[in-house]
Parts: sequence; C-alpha cells; structure tokens
Amino acid sequence: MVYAADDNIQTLLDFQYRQHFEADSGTHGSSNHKKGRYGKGLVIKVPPGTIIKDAHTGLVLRELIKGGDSVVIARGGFGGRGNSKNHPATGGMPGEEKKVILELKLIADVGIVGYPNAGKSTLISKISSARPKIADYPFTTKVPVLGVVKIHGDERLVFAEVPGLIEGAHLGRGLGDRFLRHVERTKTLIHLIDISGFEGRDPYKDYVSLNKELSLYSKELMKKPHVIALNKCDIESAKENVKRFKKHIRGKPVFVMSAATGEGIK
Ligand SMILES: Nc1nc2c(ncn2[C@@H]2O[C@H](COP(=O)(O)OP(=O)(O)O)[C@@H](O)[C@H]2O)c(=O)[nH]1
Ligand SMILES: [Mg+2]
Repeated sequence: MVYAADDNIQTLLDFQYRQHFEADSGTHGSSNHKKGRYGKGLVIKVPPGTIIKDAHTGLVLRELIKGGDSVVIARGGFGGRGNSKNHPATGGMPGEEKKVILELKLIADVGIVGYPNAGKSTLISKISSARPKIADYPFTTKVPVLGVVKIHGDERLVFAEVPGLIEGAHLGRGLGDRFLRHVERTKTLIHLIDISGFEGRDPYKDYVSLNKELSLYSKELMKKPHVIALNKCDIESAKENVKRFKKHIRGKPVFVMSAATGEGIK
C-alpha cells in the first residue's frame, strides 16, 4: 500500500468518511504449480504536506512534502502455488496490515497570526483572491485560509491566515492548538496587531502575549523571521498607540497599515 502526495488534493476530509483500505487480493495458484496473480497495489492519494505516523508508536513514518512524493506503508503478500505431481500446494502469505495517522500541515510562505479581530481575514482578502468571512466577532474563521499573492512578474507567495490564537492556545484552549500546527510549516510570520486599542486593549501587551503563546507552543516557531504589522491605523486612537508601541519595541521594524483602507499594505 502506497501513500502518494497529489497536488490536486487539498484536504484529508475524504478520510473522515473512509478509513479502511485494502489492496486487491491476488488470485489463487492453480494446477501445475502455477503462481496466482499478484494483487494490484493500492495507491492512496493525500495532499502535499501530509505526515504519516504509525498509530501505535506515534512515530513519523514519512512526510510527503510535495506532489509526487510517495512511500510504501504496507507490503502486499505473496500468492501461493497450486499443486502438481512433484509439489504439494503451498500457501501464500497475507499482506501487511498497518494502522496510520494522517496529519496535514499546510505549507505557506507567510503565516498571518494575531488575536481574533486583528484584521487577518481583511488583510488576506485585500492582497489575494481569498474570500474568508469577515466579521467583528472573534473566531469567524475556523479553518486556515490560504491566499496566493502576486508579488511582481511571475513571483507568487502563499499567505495563510491562521485563525483563533488566544492566550492559552498552546494548551489547546479554543481552536489555537489545532491551528498552531499549521503555522509551523510557514517560512515567515506576520504578527498582526490591532493598534486601535479598542475596548481598552493594550496593543503592546497583545504583541507580548502573542509571542509568549508561540514560544510556549514551540521554540522553533520563535526562530522564524517575523515582521510586525500594526493594523487599523485609520482609527483615530491609532496614532498615539503606534507611538507608544514603537517606544516599547525599540529598533525592530514595524509596519503601520490599514487593511480596510489599504494604507501601508504594500
Ligand atoms: N477600521 C478598521 N477596521 C478593520 C481593519 N481591518 C479589519 N477591520 C475590522 O475588524 C473586524 C475584524 O476583522 P477580521 O478581518 O475578521 O479579523 P480576524 O479575526 O483577525 O480575521 C472586522 O469588523 C473588520 O472590518 C482596518 O484596517 N481598519
Ligand atoms: Mg478571520
């Protein structure tokens, strides 16, 4: 049994409905010690970025990164042989059986992370043809949204909005844990901060706890290059907050932008 990454497949949803796969069995041997025909091998198609783990040990058997990558997970058995004058019939060997866990990590160039309502969906819909739901209540976006962004000429970057990061996300609170896994497979991150200070929020505190959250989840995440983008600069209170934020952050580059008006997006 072979697992193969296929560019035409984007999700593991199909496996919710079907979880057992069995290759064709070979045919029986026949008289004169003839071999039976081998069963046809089974190829299970999965999206690129799928990790295959042994269900019993939890060990990663293989990561299928790009389309065309494949791995043999269970080998087929051997057919038996039929009897003849000199040989008794011999039995075949059954094929291997293996229980695996499939896990999909998205692969994107840039992951947009931030608190609910920071404006992640608005930003990705402004720069790509992705059309996630946008609303002024948190957790509108429940699955990671991918958007392809034209940079210049033929150059393209894939952005991913990774929803629902809140304090305690690394413990699995809210939807955070599930989605943090996707961030691991991005090359860089945009930390998107709501700079309006709406409802008495402190944007710098948001930034600090966002970082804390990421580092508690995985130290590797902290090594990823990231840029800071302060969103909603069109709102009156933003100016003062930007000043304060820059004072705290000292030295690090900070982009000031408005996903709503388009200011600073480039
Ligand atoms: N004034 C203003 N509102 C924004 C801006 N970006 C997003 N919003 C609003 O903030 C709310 C949350 O936006 P959304 O993109 O869904 O945030 P997400 O939860 O981070 O994906 C929506 O009501 C947006 O219209 C911005 O630059 N300026
Ligand atoms: Mg969203």
